[in-house]
Amino acid sequence: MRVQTRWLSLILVGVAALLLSGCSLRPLLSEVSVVPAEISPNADGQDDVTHIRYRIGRPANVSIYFIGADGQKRYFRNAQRRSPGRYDVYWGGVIVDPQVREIPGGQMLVNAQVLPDGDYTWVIEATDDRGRTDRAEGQIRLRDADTTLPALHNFTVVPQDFTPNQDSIHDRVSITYYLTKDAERVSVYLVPAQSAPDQPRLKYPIAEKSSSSTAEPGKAGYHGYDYDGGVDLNAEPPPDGDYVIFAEAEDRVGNRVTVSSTLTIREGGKPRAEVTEGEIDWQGEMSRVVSVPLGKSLCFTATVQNIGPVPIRTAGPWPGQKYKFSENYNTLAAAQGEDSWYQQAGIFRFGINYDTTGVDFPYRWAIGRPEDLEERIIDGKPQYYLLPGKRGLVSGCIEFDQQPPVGTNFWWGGLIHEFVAVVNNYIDRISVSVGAP
Ligand SMILES: [Ca+2]
Ligand SMILES: [Ca+2]
Repeated sequence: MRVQTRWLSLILVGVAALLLSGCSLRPLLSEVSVVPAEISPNADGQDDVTHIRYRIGRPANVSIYFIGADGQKRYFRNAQRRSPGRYDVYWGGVIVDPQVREIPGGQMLVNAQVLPDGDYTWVIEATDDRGRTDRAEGQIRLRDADTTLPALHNFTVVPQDFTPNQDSIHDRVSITYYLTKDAERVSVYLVPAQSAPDQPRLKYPIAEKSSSSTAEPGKAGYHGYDYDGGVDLNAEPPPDGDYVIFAEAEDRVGNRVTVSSTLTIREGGKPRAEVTEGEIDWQGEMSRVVSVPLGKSLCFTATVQNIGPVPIRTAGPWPGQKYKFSENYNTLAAAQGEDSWYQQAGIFRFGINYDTTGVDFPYRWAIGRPEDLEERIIDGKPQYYLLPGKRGLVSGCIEFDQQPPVGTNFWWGGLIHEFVAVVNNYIDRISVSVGAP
């Protein structure tokens, strides 16, 4: 009886030991298979991939690589953390081995590429937290492998100083490249050049504008993008700062490349201005009527304020300019040889309009005097800006050198964002009666 008890306790101890060590008895790497052992990675639907299966017995870092005739390891997975369990993954010949190549127009990063035809040894390796490694290996053959890269040649970004603020100067970025092979996916995006380590790097995707491309999206050929920062669709552009602009192409077999350039965004945003209090100080106004003898002038002053986040571009004629009733900003520009007085896309001007006019807002002035504005030389030409928060004083006169057409009654002011919109119309409307001198 005593003997039996002794034996029983020994057996129990043995079972306990087995249970305790159960974890380490389970193999680190097991149930490995790579089938089929010959593939043709060319996206024709026939034997394009092999199926890799394995089982991990305890937490480990797993690598999967391939060794060709030159003896080099080419990684598909490099020391990736895996918890215990069964894994299966398809492999279509692609290895991740980033390399920089010289190409027309600069450099290209090859992120991933299909291995060339040949016989390879596949290796699956698992290393646990105590540094113990298990490995399995076998042979695989690649034939008819499509190793051609969807290269992005001559990646060009113009201008690289981008001010998306609808002043028509550097408001749009042209992005172009030549894609050498049909791709499954091409993406172009901005990423801030710097970001705080604890913050995710924001990606700003840029859509292709097909009218400036000669090939369908993703097809081999010349591609163009016309980027406005989203301002034309009333979106806020990415915040001011330095960015890296990436273009990434991947083909159907998994060959993947990236090219990059830089872009600086400054003074981005929607311009906004208003006529202070919506009020025009019409000279001689009584109960919303101004009487002017023929040959005399209708005069006014008003204040324009920049209430937006970005500088606002303007152009002459300067405040104080007198127009004859029979003139307009076009005839004045022609008479004085001032090309900047014609309509210019993106500038703001203050205008005066009346109800029988042929030219909308025929009388226009800069939204401030030179001393209210900042002069900047851009691309060799002087440009004038009302800075955020600043006010510009506008004044002018219209001399009645002739009687306005019958039926002319109402006159009013407006703020015009040329080729964009009349941002403020029907300001401080009055009746003007032009009488005998
Ligand atoms: Ca195939
Ligand atoms: Ca601009």
